[in-house]
Amino acid sequence: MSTPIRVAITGAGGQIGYALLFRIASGALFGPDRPVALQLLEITPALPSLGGTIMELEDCAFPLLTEVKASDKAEVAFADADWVILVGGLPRKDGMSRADLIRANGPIFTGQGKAINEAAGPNVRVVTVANPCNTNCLIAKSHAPKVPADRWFAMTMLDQNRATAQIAKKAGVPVSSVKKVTIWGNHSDTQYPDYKNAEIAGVPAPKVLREDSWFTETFIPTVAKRGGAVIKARGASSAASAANAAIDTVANLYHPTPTDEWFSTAVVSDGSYGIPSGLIYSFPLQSRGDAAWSIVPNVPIDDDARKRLDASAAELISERDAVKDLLGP
Ligand code: NAX
Repeated sequence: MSTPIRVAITGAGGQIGYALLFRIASGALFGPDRPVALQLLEITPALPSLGGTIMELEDCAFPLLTEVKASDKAEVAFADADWVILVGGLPRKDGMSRADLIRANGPIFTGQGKAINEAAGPNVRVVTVANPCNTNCLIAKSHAPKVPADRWFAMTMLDQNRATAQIAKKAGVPVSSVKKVTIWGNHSDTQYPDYKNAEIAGVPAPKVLREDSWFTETFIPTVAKRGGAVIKARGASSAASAANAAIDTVANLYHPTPTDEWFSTAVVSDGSYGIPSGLIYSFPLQSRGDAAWSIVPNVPIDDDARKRLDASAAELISERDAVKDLLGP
């Protein structure tokens, strides 16, 4: 058997953690031949209940799971990690503003960024799920100068999956027929779920659905506000679908992307599509495998899309300004 991939997960005792750990341990992420070691971080009061989850992991007798350790110290949990998935934080509650969330969660990522810098493995990749995920990723990255810029990701895959599912439902086709859906920008209401470049069975989605008003009046708001709708209905934020999207994010980066497909993840902008360099912004990506990714070039952007891309960039700049005091040198 090859050496295990070390996956560190923060907030492992939370609801996303509960949906995530078992799938990673089962081999859903790195394939049936790659053993996995899980390194779990929680705050001290949550360690006893995380202990129960670890008992359940044992009780699954997963053949690929070589080791599970839990700690309340980031340096211990991140030691030699190949992947770090930052899930830990306070989820947004009904009625909580985005500004409240930013100030509540931002400080967690200064310490965790430093711990990644000190303790993680030489090829570590970091995926931020905890909200506001783009800005939390920016904070963590700013405290980890040893980790190159192309190793940082924030999750917009749940938005992409939501958008893909909505288009498939409207067109009455299987989800697998819908490709090239892009989420541009922030994981927030200002994101732009790009339907114009999406394809249904290889045909541009607007040519199949021919109802621009459905896209602008129903589709875009449904996707952007889906998280809030789930909170209202369930009384808790998305968990299984968020864990699934975290799996998709890492899998999309780890495995090569088929040439006629792409996927959305927020990465450090290199100025592509006129987005200011350094912002953590969601683009269409392709991977050559092992998280060697590039931004898909030349995706057509019309005037309406341009405005939406810029609005989301402006929001990210204002979020960056709101956490200036938390950013590293
Ligand atoms: P839970 O409250 O169920 O779990 C969060 C866990 O994080 C708790 O167990 C808590 O003890 C732990 N935690 C808090 N501070 C910590 C710290 N400093 N170090 C380590 N662990 C810490 O929330 P859950 O529903 O699992 O959501 C987790 C995060 O995902 C939230 O920030 C939430 O907003 C975010 N989400 C992001 C999504 C995305 O698409 N990017 C979608 C789903 C989700 O809302």
